[in-house]
Amino acid sequence: MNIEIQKNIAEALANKAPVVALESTLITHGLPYPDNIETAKSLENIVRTAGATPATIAVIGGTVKIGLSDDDFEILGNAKDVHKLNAADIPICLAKSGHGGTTVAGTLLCAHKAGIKIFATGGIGGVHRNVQNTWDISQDLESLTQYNVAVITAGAKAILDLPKTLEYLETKGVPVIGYGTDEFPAFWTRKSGLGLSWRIDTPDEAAQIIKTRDNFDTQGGIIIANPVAEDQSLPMAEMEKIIDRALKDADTQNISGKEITPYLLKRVRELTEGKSLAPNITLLENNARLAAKIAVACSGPNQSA
Ligand code: PSU
Ligand code: MN
Repeated sequence: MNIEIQKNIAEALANKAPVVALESTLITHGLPYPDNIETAKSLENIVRTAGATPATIAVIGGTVKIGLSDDDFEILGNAKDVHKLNAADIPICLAKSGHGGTTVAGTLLCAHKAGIKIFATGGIGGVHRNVQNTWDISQDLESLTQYNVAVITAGAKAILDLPKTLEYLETKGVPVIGYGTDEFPAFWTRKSGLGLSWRIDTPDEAAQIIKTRDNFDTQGGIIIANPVAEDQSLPMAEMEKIIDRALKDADTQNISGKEITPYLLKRVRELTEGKSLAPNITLLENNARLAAKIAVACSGPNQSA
């Protein structure tokens, strides 16, 4: 199979030591150069410092790489011909010997194949606003129903229709658990006004849930929603205006499909004059740290996850 697991990650997995998967679309399509590479490497360091092994996942030259070299990071951060890979795109990119950053959907597939059960990202994709006209629902949601991986995220990006995203997850049986919050976080802001049924406050509680689900043989993943830090949270009313404007601009320029999420993120960054970048990076770091703590708790005594 075209899947290559870095030696230290393979060893950690064989020893049931804590491993955290990290996605790579944030490098290829989410953040500007050179913040993208710096952030991806800082996420790996944060995971290591918290006692787990990081596993950034991408496709390089037609191989799924679980764990990247410095050269791989440069290819993803710089090359022009780098694809955005959902789960469905991965075998095609492999067949064509291409490079690509894996989205949450793509990373879930690869993490599952490698046997990694904890995954940190920034914000998952979801049901887009205006879905009744576009039918645009991120493959992230579908992959969450398929692979038993816990995803640590700062909620879904506020560019989406958050109530519909939560309804979709409920219908599909993907539990959403607030970490230190009773509300679904909205990426750049801590609050969305949308209540969650379940809340946890410690990594141990997360590990208990992951282990219990495993023993119960439940299908699909779970979402652990970790809000952006209080001092980084951007005001919701201000963000709403900016998102509205970005959506109008996307419409005027006829942007749709795979391009819409990267376009909106970039446009929001421009319209906030870069103010959205710092919270975006900090929330990624917080999610990586929490994911590592959960992975450590999962591999502790009596935790077979
Ligand atoms: N969050 C970010 N930056 C990103 C993404 C999320 O801060 O680039 C990416 C993730 O990889 C997510 C993808 O899986 O956007 C969703 O894209 P779409 O809406 O096209 O499914
Ligand atoms: Mn889409």
